[in-house]
Amino acid sequence: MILGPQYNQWLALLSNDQKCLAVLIDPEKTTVEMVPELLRRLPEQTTHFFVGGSTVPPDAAHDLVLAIKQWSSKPVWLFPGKHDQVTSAADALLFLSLLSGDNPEYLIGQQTKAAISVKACGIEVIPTAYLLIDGGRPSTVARVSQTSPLPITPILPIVERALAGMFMGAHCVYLEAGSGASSPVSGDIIKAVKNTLDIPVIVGGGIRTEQQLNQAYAAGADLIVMGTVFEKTGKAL
Ligand code: 1GP
Repeated sequence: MILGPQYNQWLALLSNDQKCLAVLIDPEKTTVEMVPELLRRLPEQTTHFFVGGSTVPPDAAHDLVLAIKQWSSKPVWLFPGKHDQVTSAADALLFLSLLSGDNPEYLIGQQTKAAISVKACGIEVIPTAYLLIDGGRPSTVARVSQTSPLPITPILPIVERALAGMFMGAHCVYLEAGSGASSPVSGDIIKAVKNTLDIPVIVGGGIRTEQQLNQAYAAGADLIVMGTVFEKTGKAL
């Protein structure tokens, strides 16, 4: 199913001026046993869980989604790094195309490999334009996808790619600085994309503090993704 209740509920939250916060849980770094304690430490404003990673073993995403669902009723969306991370246990799937790069495997190859199993499991699909932007240090996404991030300046090429993604059917754009980035996506980039596109803007990578979170929201981020800070330091906000 392309789009459905999960996407519509998200739009409803946004239309009520509610900013969303997704906590990214990577099955490679978080075991099923760690879930209850991790969930206890998360900020109250968490609205979503994202599950995925660049190098996740088969079945690990499925088991982790089930564990999260045992302890929380918040929506769990898949944020897969690879085609074999699809599971019907989740509420929705960000169907990503890495538009910042020029590697066909991550533009359409992985998507093709996933297509039949996505259809078969009936999960809600949210077509997503995924843009990797230079976050100041080499990222796992760049290494695994063998693509380069878009430079932070000039901003116009970033906006052009995002807009092209929207015209190709994306229903949200994900501006990604890379997990553990030293510099999150700047407010100027978020603002430029937000002011040009008519779809929600997800921002992630390197956001560690409440100040960075609020800056990204103020610039126009509709949903912010935080992962590393909760893995390393517990409750951060
Ligand atoms: C990575 O955007 C996410 O895909 C989250 O990044 O781990 O740096 O919070 P962090």
